[in-house]
Amino acid sequence: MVDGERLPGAPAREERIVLHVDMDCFYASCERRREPELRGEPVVVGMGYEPGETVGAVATASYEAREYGVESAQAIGAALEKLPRKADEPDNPDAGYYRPVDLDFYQDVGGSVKEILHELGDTVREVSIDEAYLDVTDRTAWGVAEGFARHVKQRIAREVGVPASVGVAPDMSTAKLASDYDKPDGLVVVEPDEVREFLAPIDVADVHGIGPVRARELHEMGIETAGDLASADPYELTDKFGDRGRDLYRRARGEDNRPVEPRGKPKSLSRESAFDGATDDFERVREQVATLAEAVADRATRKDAFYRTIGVKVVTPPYDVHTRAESLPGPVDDPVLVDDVTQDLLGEFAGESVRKVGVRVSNLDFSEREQASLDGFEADDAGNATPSTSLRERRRDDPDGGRDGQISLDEFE
Ligand code: TTP
Ligand code: MG
Repeated sequence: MVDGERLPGAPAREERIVLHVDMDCFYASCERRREPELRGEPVVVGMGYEPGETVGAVATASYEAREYGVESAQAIGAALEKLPRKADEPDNPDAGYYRPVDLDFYQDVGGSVKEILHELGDTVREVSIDEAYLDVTDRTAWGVAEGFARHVKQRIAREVGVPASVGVAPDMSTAKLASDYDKPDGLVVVEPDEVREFLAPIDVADVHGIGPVRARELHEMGIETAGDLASADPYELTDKFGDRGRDLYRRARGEDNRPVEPRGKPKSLSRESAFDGATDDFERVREQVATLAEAVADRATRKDAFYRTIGVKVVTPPYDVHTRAESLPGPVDDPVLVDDVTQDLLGEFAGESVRKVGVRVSNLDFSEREQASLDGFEADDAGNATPSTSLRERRRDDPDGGRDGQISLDEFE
């Protein structure tokens, strides 16, 4: 609504601007990033397609592979029937490329996307490995939101090399439907006065929060589209579905008031940075890790987080993700220790070519500072708790104690 349309004296409507990002055929796009020959080809990412294997499912399929009827969660045998492997039938123009799931790699790519999103949104709610909501009310305005959304897509494409679809709307539910509306490489902006019209023809089964069972029940009530739902009797919906019914009714009317809230306490804090290409200069790698260690320790201090595990991530060409971590005997807030441990862990990679490094602290503890310092830590002469010193000593006694070795990457986001 433009200012001129406002009634004299009426307060400005506080319309939020919510942006939803969902990466296109995400795992397949990640595979294309490290194997550019796969661009434009049918690509299936999944398990169980090698000879001799029988069980497995499709995680995702590129849009070219979807044309053959291959889709997420399909049994791998069914996918192979629709789209044989290029490896088996090199001359068949209707064959596709199958690749195994490499979650560490996808998580790494997803983490880089999320870093950009955190720079671009006032608040960000991460939903999954490839999906997030951003509140961008203070970053853009209706009328220029399309340019802003294009900028988001371009930054992801340029800096991470994977395609995203973006939807913009005044609420989360409509923004999600908008990002899905024109996939892949979609960009759909639904302005406040267009919401009802945009939602009207959408199948209720596509509305967030309506699963197949509830969709069937709604169909039985004669409610097929979001438009039908928006003009249904809200009391009947509440009778049938309880509070949920009212929420869905509101969503169908574009009245989803949920704020874009970040998820609760993080499980870990991390920072990472890529070198331009790969570097053989290990001194540079060490310095970069020292900088990241300081930044992560600083972030933990500001968030009042103690950590029990300190880790590094090292990505070597072509795209091998290595993680190493060390667990401490107790939670600490100790920048010097973060520096010590990360440099120590990094030593293993001396002499290797490195594309990217990351530092993470995890096993976070947000209990009161005071309490944590009384928790078995010694006090110095002045009566201050000195957890770091005592832990550093204990660590020196048993340098390998608590080493995790290879750890899961799922917290490295
Ligand atoms: P989605 O965003 O649902 O799918 P997608 O990104 O592959 O495709 P779209 O363009 O339609 O968004 O899921 C993200 C990733 O999660 C997907 O690339 C693979 C993984 N996944 C599975 O492993 N199994 C599944 O059943 C689904 C739906 C997704
Ligand atoms: Mg996706």
